[in-house]
Amino acid sequence: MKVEKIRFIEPGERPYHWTLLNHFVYDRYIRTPSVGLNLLATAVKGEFKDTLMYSEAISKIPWKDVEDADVVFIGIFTFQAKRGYQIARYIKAHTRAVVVMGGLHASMNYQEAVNYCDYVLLGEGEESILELLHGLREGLPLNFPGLAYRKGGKTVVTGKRRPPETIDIIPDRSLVYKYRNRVHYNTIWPQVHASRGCPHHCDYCALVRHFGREVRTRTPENVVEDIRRAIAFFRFGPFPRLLKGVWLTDDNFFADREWALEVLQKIIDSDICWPLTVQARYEVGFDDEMLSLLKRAGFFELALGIEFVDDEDFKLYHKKSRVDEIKAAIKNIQSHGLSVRGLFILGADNHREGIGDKLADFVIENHIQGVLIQSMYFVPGTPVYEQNKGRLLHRDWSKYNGNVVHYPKNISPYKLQQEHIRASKRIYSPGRLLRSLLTDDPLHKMLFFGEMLWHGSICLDLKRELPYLKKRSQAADCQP
Ligand code: B12
Ligand code: SF4
Repeated sequence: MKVEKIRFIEPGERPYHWTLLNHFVYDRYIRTPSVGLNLLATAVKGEFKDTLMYSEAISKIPWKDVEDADVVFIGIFTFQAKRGYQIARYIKAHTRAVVVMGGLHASMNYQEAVNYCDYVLLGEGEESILELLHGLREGLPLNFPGLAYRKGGKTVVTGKRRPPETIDIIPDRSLVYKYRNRVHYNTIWPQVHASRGCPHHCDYCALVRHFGREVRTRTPENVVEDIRRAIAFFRFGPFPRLLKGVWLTDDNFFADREWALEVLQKIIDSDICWPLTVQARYEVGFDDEMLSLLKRAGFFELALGIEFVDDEDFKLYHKKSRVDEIKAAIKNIQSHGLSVRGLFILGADNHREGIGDKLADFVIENHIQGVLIQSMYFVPGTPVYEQNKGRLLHRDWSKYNGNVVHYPKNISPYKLQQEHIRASKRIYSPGRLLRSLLTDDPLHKMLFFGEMLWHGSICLDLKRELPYLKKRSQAADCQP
């Protein structure tokens, strides 16, 4: 078949919608376009010149242009799956394009995703995507590993695929339609993903099932060049940008210590001088050499996947963490002049009424400067899913964005959602804003203010869901 015009689509959690608020607030409608899909578009562009990516995070999809595409790739995380399936159905109904889905949700839920498209590509797509395009163009049998499709009323899976040989690709950000026009929005951050895989295996983590336990890294030179290009892309937008910062989005950047030291040293030796932030496990807080290098390299923050504030919760989900160690690590990180952001989960089997206050106390007492709170959910392919799938409230994936989506063991879904709102309100209270405005440096002042508005918008969404959760909580089968 003719394979010339290739389009990549990143669905929103809902369709793109412009609001003035989005210039300042990290709102539900706008966010950084997917780096993963951008990488794939870059790999494809090398061979197929008519390649472009649309992201509903930053623009509407110009449907006229998609109508005569030969192949359309759609990437989905769970919170985008519902919209992704809608888009896939629309394209299948209105065009002759081959529709291919991929990404974490489609890979872990291929039995579901395969019903909406021609093919699902499982796992990381850098190599398989080209194999598929060559196969389609040359009319070859598509039987390479990592493919799922429907045939004769059954789902065919061609087997597990090895991760790509190299992940040294720098995304060409100009392939994302209208991206450059949006780079002055403080709600969109330059992102760089430098390594994949994590040696741990926490029960609820879908990532370690998707990317594996072997840590794979990009060369330090490649990472530094990506950071440099990301900054250049963001620096030259139509308007100046207030908030500067690059976000290294690795799940466990310090898992390969020697590599991490080398990357930091290369950043120090380079001309990069933008503030940086990175995700990490708390153990890095005991590594003074690493913390000093982080500071020298321009990092202002570490975003720690703390998840819980009770040792019992860690044991329940086989997460190797201890609360006293986390607190000590936070102190040491802060003593090196770096701030700490906390990523938390509410809705563990041990959580009861009062968990919102407990979380807020932990954040406030430990001077954690920003938070992301996620409600527990179970993704197919994870141990928690197998044990708990009967406890999911629904499969409306668009609500898997922070809302309570399961029956917790010791608190009702309704009350848990209220605990989330309470924690958020206490952490982003007017009093704490005032404290931030009086005592923080300009970057953290701006961050706190922006995040307060962002959490306000999240709480509005969480509140909208309360009547539904109340109804479900009143059902006899879920009383704690
Ligand atoms: C950066 C990031 C964000 C950014 C930007 C998201 C984006 N547009 O990518 C922001 C801050 C906006 C964000 C927000 C949220 N996020 Co987030 N985020 C991430 C993070 C840390 C990195 C993403 C990334 O760049 N990955 C690296 C690239 C290389 O991987 P990839 O995108 O998966 O792509 C590869 C493969 O999957 C595959 N692939 C991907 N797409 C496709 C498509 C095709 C056709 C093919 C063949 C292959 C393919 O090939 C790619 C290259 O190998 C991930 C964690 C992670 N490690 O992925 C969480 C993650 C995606 N986030 C998550 C969540 C839950 C959220 C929030 C709901 C949190 C919240 N409560 O608010 C919100 C939702 C936002 C919204 N409302 O829309 C979860 C999603 C879980 C799930 N089951 O889907 C993750 C996985 C974190 C986690 N610990 O579980 N997030
Ligand atoms: S440490 Fe983080 S990335 Fe690693 S398995 Fe646990 S939750 Fe997943």
